[in-house]
Amino acid sequence: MYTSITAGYSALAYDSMSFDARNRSATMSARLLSLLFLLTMTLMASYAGGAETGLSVRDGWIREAPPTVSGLAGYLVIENDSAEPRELIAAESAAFESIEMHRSTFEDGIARMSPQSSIPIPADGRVALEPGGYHLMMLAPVEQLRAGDQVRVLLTFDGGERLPAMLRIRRAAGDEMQHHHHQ
Ligand SMILES: [Cu+2]
Repeated sequence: MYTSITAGYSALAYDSMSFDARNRSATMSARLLSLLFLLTMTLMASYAGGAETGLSVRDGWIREAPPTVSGLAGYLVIENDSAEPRELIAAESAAFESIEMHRSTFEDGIARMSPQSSIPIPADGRVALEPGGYHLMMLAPVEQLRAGDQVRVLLTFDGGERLPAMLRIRRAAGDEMQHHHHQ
C-alpha cells in the first residue's frame, strides 16, 4: 500500500519534474559542494591554526579525582610563536557542564584559587597551566572520568581563534593534596 503510493507519487513527480526541480537539484549539489568546501577549509584552518596564529597546545591532562569531587583541574601548555601577546579567554567541553579559568596561589601558608577572566600567553613565549598555578577548573563532569580517558576541550583565544586540545585523565604523581573545588 505504502510502496505503491510512494511509487505513484515519485512517478508523478518525475513526470512533472520541471526545469525548476532540476535546477533545484543542481542548486542542492552546488550547496553540498560549497558545504564540503567550507568543511575542508575549516579543517585546514584548524590544522593550519597553529602556523597562522602562532598558537599551539600540548601536554594536556586532567587530574583524576574521586566521583564526589565536582571540579577537576585541567592542565596544558600553550605556546605562542608570534610577536603578539595573546590571551586564552574561554574553554569548553562536551564532557563538562562548564569550564572556568582559575589561578592557584599560595600566600601566608594559605592555598587559594581565584577565577580569571583570561590567561595571558606572552609573545614568543608560553604559559604552563600546571598544579599550583593557572588551571582549567572543569566543573560537573557529564560522566565519571577515569585515568586513561581522553577529553576534547575547545579553547578560545582573544582574536576569536579556537584550538582543540586533548586532555588525558591521569593521576598526579604524589597526589597527597586533592584539588577540591572551592565551596
Ligand atoms: Cu580551581
